[in-house]
Amino acid sequence: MSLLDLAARIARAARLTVLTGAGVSAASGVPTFRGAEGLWRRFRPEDLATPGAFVRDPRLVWEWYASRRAVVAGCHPNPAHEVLARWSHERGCRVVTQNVDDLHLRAGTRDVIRLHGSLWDLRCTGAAVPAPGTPVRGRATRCVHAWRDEHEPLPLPPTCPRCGALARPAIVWFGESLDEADVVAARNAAACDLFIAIGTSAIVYPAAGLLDDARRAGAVTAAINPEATPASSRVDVTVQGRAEEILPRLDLLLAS
Ligand code: BJW
Repeated sequence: MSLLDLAARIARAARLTVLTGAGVSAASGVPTFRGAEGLWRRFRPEDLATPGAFVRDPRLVWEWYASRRAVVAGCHPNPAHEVLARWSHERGCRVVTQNVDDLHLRAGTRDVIRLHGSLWDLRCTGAAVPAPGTPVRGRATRCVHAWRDEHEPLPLPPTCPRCGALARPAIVWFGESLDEADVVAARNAAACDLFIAIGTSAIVYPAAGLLDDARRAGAVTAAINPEATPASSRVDVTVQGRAEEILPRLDLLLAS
């Protein structure tokens, strides 16, 4: 199928959903995870992106996240984010992202479903510590405080402003469950007419399974990526190319 045919499908789709991955932010200067320049070439996920890693060495994990926050703070949305933001308003396009940067939001995308959390969100890991003089009745309740902190730099490791316990990034690490409400919202969005996976290696589940959910719901499926991925053989349409080039070309075809 040509780009023109895909543009025609987009024009006809009453329900259009995209799943984005790190490749969409690559042109903004945010490193991807896999591939020649990917983060997982330089860092081991089991040392930095698992609950066990955080228990073993919270400072090391926080230093890694602080350095990534600093990189993303200096990045800007690229033409791929901008086109998707416009489609979210003009075409009701649902954007489901695995990205923990905030570039879809900064581009103005409506109702982004963020499956893996955000670099700017934190949550408490601890048990609530009662204020001095407060009688403790029964078992201590767990502190569930969650907050956004967009300031650079953070004190490392940061602590909960409510109870003083260690804070963690509100990011979904390997072996952790995704937020149930986000998964439900993403599966609902996958029940669409056209589902396009953009800039994702499509190997991390459950996000990668959304393609199959979409297929089962009767959607036409497509992938936009400069490389072949496990999604390539599972979709109806593969477009080989960079998101920041292909999406503006599709957008131009839609306008003509
Ligand atoms: C461009 C481009 C350009 C470049 N334009 N494109 C079944 C089998 C085995 C294991 C599992 C399984 N099901 C689940 C699991 C476990 C695991 C998993 O999927 N592992 C796989 C690796 C096999 N999943 C989980 O653990 C998930 N939780 C879960 O399943 O809970 C249930 C459970 C509970 C208890 C026990 C077991 C299960 C959670 C997954 C969380 C993923 N978290 C990460 C890290 C977050 C930390 C952080 O960011 O700091 O999220 S992993 C990392 O991968 C990150 C990403 O969001 C995610 C996806 O990566 P993405 O976005 O696809 O990026 P890349 O780098 O992989 O690909 C970039 C692509 O862009 C490439 O294809 C390029 O070609 C392309 N590209 N330039 C367009 N300009």
